Amino acid sequence: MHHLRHIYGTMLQRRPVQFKTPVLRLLATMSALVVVGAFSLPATSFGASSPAVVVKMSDKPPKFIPETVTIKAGQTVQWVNNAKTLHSVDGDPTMALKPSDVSLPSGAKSFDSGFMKPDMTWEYTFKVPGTYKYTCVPHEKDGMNGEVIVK
Ligand SMILES: [Cu+2]
Repeated sequence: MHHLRHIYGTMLQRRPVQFKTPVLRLLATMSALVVVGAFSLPATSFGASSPAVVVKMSDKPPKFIPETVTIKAGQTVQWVNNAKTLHSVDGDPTMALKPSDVSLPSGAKSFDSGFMKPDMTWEYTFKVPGTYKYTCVPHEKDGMNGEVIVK
C-alpha cells in the first residue's frame, strides 16, 4: 500500500511535467505560426492590392504624371499627391465642368477620391475594359486631366 501510494505520488508529481511538454510544444508551434503569419500576411495582401502603376500629382503646373496610363482589367492604379495643395481623382461625369473631361466606358461605375491632402494616396481597381477620362476637381479649369486605358 505504501509502495503503491509512493508510485501514485510520483505519477502525480510527474503529470505536470508530462503535460508541460505538449503545451510548450503547442505554444512553440502557435508562436511559430504567428511569426510566419506576421511575415506572410502583409506580403500576401500587399501582393494582391499592389498597384500596377502609380500616377503622381503636381502643382506647377497642375498635372497628373503621367497623364495617360494603360493597364489590364482588374489592375489597380495608385495616385499619390506628392504636391503641396489639394488634388483629386474625379471619374464622376456628373461632377465635370466640361463633359469631354470625364467619361467612362459603358457599364463602368464612376469613382471619386474626394480631396486628397499632400502625401495622401488613393487607389482604384478598374474592372471594366475601356477608356476612362478623369479630372482633378480643383484643377479641371487648369486642364489637370488624366486617362486610364484598361485593356
Ligand atoms: Cu489638381
